[in-house]
Amino acid sequence: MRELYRLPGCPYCAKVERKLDDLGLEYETHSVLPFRFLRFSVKSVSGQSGVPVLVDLEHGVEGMAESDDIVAYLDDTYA
Ligand SMILES: N[C@@H](CCC(=O)N[C@@H](CS)C(=O)NCC(=O)O)C(=O)O
Repeated sequence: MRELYRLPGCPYCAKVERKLDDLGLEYETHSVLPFRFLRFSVKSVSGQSGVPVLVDLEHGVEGMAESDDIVAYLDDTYA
C-alpha cells in the first residue's frame, strides 16, 4: 500500500494528494506534526523532515520527498 506523510493545510501535500486522487490511487496518510524537529517518522523514511513524502514499496520507493518529484514519479509510474 502506498503511504503519504503530509501536513494538513500544506499546499505541496495537497498537490500530491490531488495527483493521487486524479490517478485513482489508494494510499494511507500519516499526518505529521507542524514542528519539523518532531517529525521522527518522516526523517526515518526519507532522511529529511519536509513533507510531502511518498512511500511506494511495491516500486522500491522507500521515502521520496519534493512534491514535484513525487508528482512526476506518479505520472511516470501510473498515468
Ligand atoms: N519544495 C518542497 C517544499 C515542501 C515544504 O516546504 N513543505 C513544508 C510544509 S508545507 C515543510 O514540511 N517544511 C519543513 C521542512 O521543509 O523541513 C516540495 O515541493 O515538496
